[in-house]
Amino acid sequence: MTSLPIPRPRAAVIGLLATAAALGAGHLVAGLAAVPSPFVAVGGALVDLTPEPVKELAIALFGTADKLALQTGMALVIAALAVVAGLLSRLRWWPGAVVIGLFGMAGVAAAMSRPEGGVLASLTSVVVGVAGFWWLHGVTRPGAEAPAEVDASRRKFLITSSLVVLGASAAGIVGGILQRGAGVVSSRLAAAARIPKVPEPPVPPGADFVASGTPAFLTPNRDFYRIDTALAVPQLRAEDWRLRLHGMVRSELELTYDDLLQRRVEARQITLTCVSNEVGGPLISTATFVGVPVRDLLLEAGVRPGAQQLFTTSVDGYTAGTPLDVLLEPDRGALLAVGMNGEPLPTEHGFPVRMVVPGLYGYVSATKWLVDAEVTTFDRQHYWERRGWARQAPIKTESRIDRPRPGRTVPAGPVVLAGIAWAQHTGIDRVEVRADGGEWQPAELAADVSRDTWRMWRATLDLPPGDHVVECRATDRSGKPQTPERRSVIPDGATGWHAVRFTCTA
Ligand SMILES: Nc1nc2c(c(=O)[nH]1)N[C@H]1C(S)=C(S)[C@@H](COP(=O)(O)O)O[C@H]1N2
Ligand SMILES: [Mo]
Repeated sequence: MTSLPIPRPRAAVIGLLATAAALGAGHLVAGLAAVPSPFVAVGGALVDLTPEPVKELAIALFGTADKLALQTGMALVIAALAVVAGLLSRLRWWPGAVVIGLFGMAGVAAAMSRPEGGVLASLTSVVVGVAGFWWLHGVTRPGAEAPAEVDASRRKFLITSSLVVLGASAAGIVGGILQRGAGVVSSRLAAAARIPKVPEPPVPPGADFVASGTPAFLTPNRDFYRIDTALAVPQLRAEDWRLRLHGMVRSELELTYDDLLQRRVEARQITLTCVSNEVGGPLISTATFVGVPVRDLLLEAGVRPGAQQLFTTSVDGYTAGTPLDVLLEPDRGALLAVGMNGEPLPTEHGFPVRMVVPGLYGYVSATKWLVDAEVTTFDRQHYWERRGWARQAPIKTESRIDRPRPGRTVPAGPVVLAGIAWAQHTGIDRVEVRADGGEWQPAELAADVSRDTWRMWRATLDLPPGDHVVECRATDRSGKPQTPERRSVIPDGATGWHAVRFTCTA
């Protein structure tokens, strides 16, 4: 029996099927072992390896959908490689198997570089991918068939492929369920009852101008911006959580969730801001956080002389470094937070425990899924510092116009402008607006809540028909005006006046 080359479409499908089986099996093993699936491990490694300018570009292009974009890109690359593997093996099984094997080993290497593990799951993927490819190749390969046998061979191929697709999907789905059901949902429910009820500072009426177009003063958890390097949200149960506070301290602390909650718990409104927020950008939100003052824990452990930063590490290996002089200020209000807007932290926002520090950008202070805190010197570089961002990053005084939206058309005459201003831990003293480079006019400020939160503003300008550009600028309570100098986000936050262009009709 002489062998014919496998028809191209069928060869491509064999590559895709073997790859699907590999990913499904990897996902199943990952679910059983409660580690990230190979796909997520590769994505995580890519995120960490991506050069800074490319990451910037991705955030600029896709915003908070950057993870979805990366995953789609990865899926396309994997599919393309699978097709190539299939096409290389129209005569012999091994060239395609080698491609799949090599690519799989890259996945194993990625998993080895991840703090959450997942090596066994990706090895499973490699074995299933290569063996599956070899098997599919043998089963579906046509011989020198008589015309009557061609139909039978096609039928056999269809049945085999459907079975593989079903099996791979089932494995993937079961793996996904196992991973989600790792008990975090019930752990969060139980945590709700364990978090002490403490009085929340009231939000006075008139703290926002929602009717004029500002966001609500408190951001609902589902709308709170989310920025992190985690492709799959880390799943950590409160029952399994431990925090080690160690390094340059007199007595090391090791705390369970209940140990933490036995300390003094307080509630504070804090506006979090991302250093990657461009002028006018959306990466800012406010919540009521409930947690234990970081200062209390530092005093309990006893910071030794010469220490400079608290170096915090998340369960997925992310790190941040926060200056100790800030954390030890008596009225800074930094928290190890467990609650957010009346519920336990959502998993996306760091359940069971994260840090929040009023006045500092998130990347140097707001470690989510926090598991380790080391008192140390500035010699140790944190995640983003190693990638070219500033070691220290106080939030810059800024303001944003939320209404009118850019490019809109509104009737000429009195036009309502509304927006937000922020200068966390200093507070906002004044906001001014102007149209078309004219005189600055004072805006009306919403009720003051605290110096750690944003301040809403609104103003009415009388505008004739035509195109207009409006700008806003804030002044903080130390009397420092927001700088007009236009700077982008790297290395320590964007500056400049937000300008919005729109049209008035007669
Ligand atoms: N574990 C972990 N924590 C993290 C990050 C991260 O990538 N991983 N990103 C930080 C950054 S850059 C910001 S701006 C805030 C965002 O917090 P949020 O997603 O709850 O808004 O989390 C910080 N904490
Ligand atoms: Mo950030």
